[in-house]
This record gives sequence, structure tokens and C-alpha cells, in this order.
Amino acid sequence: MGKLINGEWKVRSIITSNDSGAYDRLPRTFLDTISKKDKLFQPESKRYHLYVSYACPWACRTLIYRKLKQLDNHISVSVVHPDMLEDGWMFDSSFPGATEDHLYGKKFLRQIYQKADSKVTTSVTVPVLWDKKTETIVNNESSEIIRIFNSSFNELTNNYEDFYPMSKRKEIEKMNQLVYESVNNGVYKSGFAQTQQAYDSAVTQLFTTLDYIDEILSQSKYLVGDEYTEADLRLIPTLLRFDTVYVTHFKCNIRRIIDYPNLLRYVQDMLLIEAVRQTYDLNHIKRHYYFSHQQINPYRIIPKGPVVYP
Ligand SMILES: N[C@@H](CCC(=O)N[C@@H](CS)C(=O)NCC(=O)O)C(=O)O
Repeated sequence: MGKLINGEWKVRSIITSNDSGAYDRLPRTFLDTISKKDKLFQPESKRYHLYVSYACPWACRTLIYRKLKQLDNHISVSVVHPDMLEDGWMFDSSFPGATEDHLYGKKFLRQIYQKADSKVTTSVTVPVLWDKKTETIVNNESSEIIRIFNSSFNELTNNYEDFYPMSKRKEIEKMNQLVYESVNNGVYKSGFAQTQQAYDSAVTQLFTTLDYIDEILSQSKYLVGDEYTEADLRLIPTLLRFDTVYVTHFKCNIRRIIDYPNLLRYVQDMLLIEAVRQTYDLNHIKRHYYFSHQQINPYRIIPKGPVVYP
């Protein structure tokens, strides 16, 4: 694992922590948008490309939206190998489901970042939304890429389904903030904590929120009402990794999803959505976490189980 500093690859741990040993996520770098009003990035068919990992919960959000919004034929995809080692994400199609870099035949994802900006200082993360025309990264922040997919290509696809409807925006935002802090990022804060105190605090916050969500789901089908919205599509990739990875690998073991009646029902309902099911790959998920994070799993042994999960 590593980071680009002024365009040069420096090997370093993925576990970045602050003074109290709490995991600190680095901010993203490329934050442009695609819109008819944008001078540079216009919505066009076959102009954009996604670089993703099936293991990564953030990248899977963008894959889910690509399918839901019928963008499959308009936005192409390359999938990295699940192992993220000293060289960071790499392209190697020997693992089923992983692909070559379809655009440039590069070996490493960092070379795509370097192509966008030869002097960039950044983490090399997935997802990446790439513009084939100007040969640069439009955006590498999943929460923004899904908003772009939600609305910018509607005229092209004739799909006007809206997962961020005006009438529910306030509630969705509130839910997103809680879920991001304590669940999406909470599992990483638990797993990458370097002090007992940092772990205790993250894991407690995580399960307080899961208890609260289970309560909400006893009253309504989805997080914000009876139709699924962006809030659900941001949460589900984390829940789909919970019982197989986060419970053991990240020590999020106070309860499992299958112990929560409403959360279990909810995950099963979300799995009925084709776009969610088709982008869920347990082989990539298990291999990535258990094999890549050698600091917390030194012998890289991938557990066989569990037999039962949502
Ligand atoms: N905030 C980013 C987070 C993306 C992210 O952290 N992706 C992880 C994979 S799950 C990654 O690529 N990590 C590599 C690194 O941090 O060096 C997003 O939502 O797009």
C-alpha cells in the first residue's frame, strides 16, 4: 500500500491514525462533476469509464447506480484485482471477475492517477470516474459519483428514477451523515484503531447506530420511507460485508446482522434488487480484506465461514 506524493509512489501503511490512535481517513482529490451546464464534462455516451473493486463498499455504490440508472452501455468499467499490496490496486485478470485496464493496459491504478496529474499528492483509491476525452479523473468520491449518475445522464438513458428526491433530501442527508460516521466509516475505525480507547469508542458508536437503524426498520421498509433511496444504497454495501468480514476481521462482533430481525429482513429485501445482487461478489470481498491487511491479519488466512449470512 502507499500514496502518491508529488506524483511519486511512496509505500506506507493504509492505517493512518491521529494522536489518539483513531483511524483518520484522508480527503479525496478529484471533485469535478458531469453536467450539461459544465464547461468541461458534458454527459455523453461512452465518454466516461469507471475503475472499481468489487471488494470495496464505496466503489460498489457506483456499480449499483450504474445498473439502476441503465448506464451499463454508456459507462465502461475496469475491475482491479482484490489484493491491495505494496503497489496499491493493480490490474490482473487472473482472479475471476478482475479485468485488465481496458483503456491503457496499465499495471497499477496509481498510473491512472499519475496520468491525470503527474505531480499529484493523493491516496490511490477506488472508485475513479475517468474521462476518456480529456484523459483525466473527473471524480474519485463515491458519494459524488452516485449523485452524478442519479441525474446527469437522464436525457441519454431516458431513466428519470430519482434516488435523491427533493421531498426527502433533508431526511436522506441526516441519515447519510449518521451512517457515514458510525457505520460506513465506523467499521474501518473499529478495525484500524490502534488503541483500545479508539476501538471501544468506534465499536460502541457503530452498534448504537445499528440498534437505532433496526428500530427504524421495524416501522418502515427502508431507511427513509417505504421506497429505497440514496440512504439505503449508501448503507447496503457495508451491511453486505458485515457478517463475513467486519465481525471477525474488524472486531465488530457485538452482534451480527443475522442477529437483528429487522436489519436481516432489510438486507434480504435489498438483495432482491438486481443491481445490488449482481454487484455483490463475496470472493473479491473476502480475499481483499483478509489478504490485503497484513497488519491486522499477519498470516493472511481467509476464514472458510460463516455458513449463515444474509
Ligand atoms: N471516500 C472515498 C473512499 C474510497 C476508499 O477509501 N476506497 C478504498 C477501498 S475500500 C481504497 O481504495 N483504499 C486505498 C487507499 O486508501 O490507499 C469514496 O467514498 O469514494
